[in-house]
Amino acid sequence: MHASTDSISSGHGERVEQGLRAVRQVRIWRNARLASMDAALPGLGVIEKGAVMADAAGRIVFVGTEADLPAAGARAEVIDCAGRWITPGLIDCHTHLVFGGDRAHEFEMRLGGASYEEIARAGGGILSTVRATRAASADALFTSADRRLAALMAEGVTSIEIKSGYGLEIDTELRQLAVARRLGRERPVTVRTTFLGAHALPPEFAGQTDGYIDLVTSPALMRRLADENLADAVDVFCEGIGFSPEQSRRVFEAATAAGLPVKIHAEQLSNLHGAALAASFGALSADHLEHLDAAGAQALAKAGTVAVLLPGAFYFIRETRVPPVDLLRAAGVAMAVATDCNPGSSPLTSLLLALNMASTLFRMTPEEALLGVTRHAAKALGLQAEAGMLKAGLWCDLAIWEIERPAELCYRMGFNPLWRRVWRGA
Ligand code: DI6
Ligand code: FE
Repeated sequence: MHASTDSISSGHGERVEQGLRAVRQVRIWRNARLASMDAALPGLGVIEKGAVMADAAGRIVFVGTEADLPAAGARAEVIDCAGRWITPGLIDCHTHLVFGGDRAHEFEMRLGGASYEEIARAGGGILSTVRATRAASADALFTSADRRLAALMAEGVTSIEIKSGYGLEIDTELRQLAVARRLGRERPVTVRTTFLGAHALPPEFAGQTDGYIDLVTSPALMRRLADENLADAVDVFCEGIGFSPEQSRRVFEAATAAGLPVKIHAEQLSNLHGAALAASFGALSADHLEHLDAAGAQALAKAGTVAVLLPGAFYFIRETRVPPVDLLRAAGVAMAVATDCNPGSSPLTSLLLALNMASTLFRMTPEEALLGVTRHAAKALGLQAEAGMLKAGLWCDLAIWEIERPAELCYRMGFNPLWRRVWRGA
């Protein structure tokens, strides 16, 4: 499906949308084993000898055993899954998918002995991607992000979050968000956008961090992000090499005033108690969290804020401190897993590999990891009423797998057992 839309050039997103809509009809996937992820069922919500039915609008109208399948009329298309497993379409709830250039050179420097923080402080790191992103046209940004998106979709991803944060000036930040929106219009995938203006301090504002925060928290900008539907949420990198908790608070106040939900990059390299701050604003998620403490985990639990764990970044920058999965588990925090796809700390375009890393490096159980790319990832995007479970009323986004048991999705490395991917019923 992705390949068939490739030939359609920019500006024809609506035509593609109509094309997709035209092929939708009542469909039934039968003879399947379901890992429904339904919160009303234990564990993965497994249903043996199961079936899923979608209406012509691409919504699920039935999930259950085949024996209970309602009559669908003669016009339904029936797909025999031959005993394969169906999960909800996967959700990558934390990416920086849209950016210019790459950072392979820094990778070489790191292998020569430099640390991620040293490179960042020397003007490399995020700022080198900022230079490349500012210099890139919207079309160039679209083309490079589209290839990464295709890799994720090929593994069953049906929803993705995409952040700005490599412009650090209003025009380029908005260009990144517009490119992300265009991906969502032209490709069969749900895109949620996040404004991450407070990702790093741009060179023009050296020594004036508060002045930069004034810019990215301006009420006019926040209103525009909300009113023109440019961003679905607002994020901040709260860290020694990013922004302080007080500056992060200003970002949250401005976003909240404009009615935009918030997220945070927190406790990645040190513990500034950013997660608890975000929780106090009812954040959708707090992400990274390697240095989170027990009080932080409690704060997330109380607020219902999802902990998004990013093993690709942990692996790639060779962190040694793992996020406190035991504390999160004990506190009852919903945990999600995402790629953090970005050129600096996690050049990862495989959510399946992130699942493997979440289990191998962070010791998440396969059940936790799989809920982390479905139900809990949906919650991290505020999409829990639309995606992340096989349940009547939700979008019919499916990933159908050639596997014998769900744990295989976490167990393998570099193998893609996807059989079919379904987005909104088609
Ligand atoms: N934390 C990260 O791991 C990425 N951004 C962030 O806030 C790194 C982004 C980069 O190095 O380009
Ligand atoms: Fe990130």
